[in-house]
Amino acid sequence: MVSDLLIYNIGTLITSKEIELSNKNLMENIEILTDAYVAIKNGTILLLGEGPYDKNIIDNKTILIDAEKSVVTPGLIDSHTHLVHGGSRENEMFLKAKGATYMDILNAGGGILSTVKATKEATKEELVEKAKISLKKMLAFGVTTIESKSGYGLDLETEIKQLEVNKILANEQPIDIVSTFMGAHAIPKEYKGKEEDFIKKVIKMLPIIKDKNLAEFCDIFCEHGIFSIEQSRKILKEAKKFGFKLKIHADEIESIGGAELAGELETTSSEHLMAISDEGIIALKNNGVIANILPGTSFYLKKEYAPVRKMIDYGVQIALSTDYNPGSCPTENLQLIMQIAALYLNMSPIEVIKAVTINGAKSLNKEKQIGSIEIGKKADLVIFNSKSLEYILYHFGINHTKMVIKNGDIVYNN
Ligand code: IZC
Ligand code: ZN
Repeated sequence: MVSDLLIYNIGTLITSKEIELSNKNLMENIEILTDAYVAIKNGTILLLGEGPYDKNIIDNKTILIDAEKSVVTPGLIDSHTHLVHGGSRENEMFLKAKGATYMDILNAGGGILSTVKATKEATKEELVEKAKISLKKMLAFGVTTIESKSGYGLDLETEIKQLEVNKILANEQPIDIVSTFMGAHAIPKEYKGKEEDFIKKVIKMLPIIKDKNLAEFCDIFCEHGIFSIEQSRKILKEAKKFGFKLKIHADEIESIGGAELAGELETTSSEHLMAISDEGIIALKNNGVIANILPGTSFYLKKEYAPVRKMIDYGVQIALSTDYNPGSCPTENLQLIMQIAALYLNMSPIEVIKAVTINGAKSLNKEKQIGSIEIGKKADLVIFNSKSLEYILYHFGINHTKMVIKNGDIVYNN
């Protein structure tokens, strides 16, 4: 068969296909080819390999791309973002510099609640336009799929508005968007002291969101002072009944057993985990829960980092994401997150790339379609401006992307 597009002269092709290695580190078990090519047909991967390609897979219509010996990876996956929101919170940065904590600001009615106000005030069109600007930046950093949560409405109307924005965006730009309902992101001011009423309200939203087909996942902010373990269990169990797959913001600030709950409910992923306990690590491992680590948040809040080396030693699979949001991590730059992970989490280059490709796909339950360069999978790829993966992690804060291919089309060309 003849390809539509062929990338040749690839120095290092990190396919992210999981393979058997004698090395026991199951965060490094991915295939890496050298002097390679990838052929694409109808938006999917047709063929790949090392050495010269068979001339029968091209004709005079095939688009030929010379990778000039550089690194090529699957399209990057940012599997945890709060993309759709109104406003920004630069004021908090300077309150924090004077000693206020993230929780102090939230308890005073700021933080998430100030973004809730701005999101309620914004029209759907305004939210679409603002999110599009962020998606354009993400694409430039090599991101081809993201997850996007609601949770800045805390009422049915605004939660639906946010999730409808995800749907509109999916048709107006190249990045694929996986939607998550996160009505349990904070307790609205008017429900202080009446938390159980708010939980009932969130549970009532679940079937409506599902009927409208607005979200695949349900997530919750399980944290001391936000939603307790009991409350989180209640909401997530209901969500599962209505057919949602589950995620949980767990042990971000305090260790309250969020990761243990993730294990108990067999959530697809568990997010943050800076304060995870040893029992929590075992619960993730034993139940196949992906640890979705967001080191940009540790960096930005000047908090400790999740104990990733320990998790990897226990055999937990790690994903890395931006957590892009206006409060605790205002950046769309997944490459920066990869660099922080290499520097502060002491992850190896291969572990980092696995965490933003096939493991990002697993944390979205999409590993059969995306996350690796394998025959039949979506042709989502990044060609970097670098001949080594190490260099991409070392030269930080800049964009190393040369070209992004999404569903077989060139969607970014630097
Ligand atoms: O707006 O602060 N942690 N939710 C849980 C966030 C951070 C987003 C925000
Ligand atoms: Zn988050």
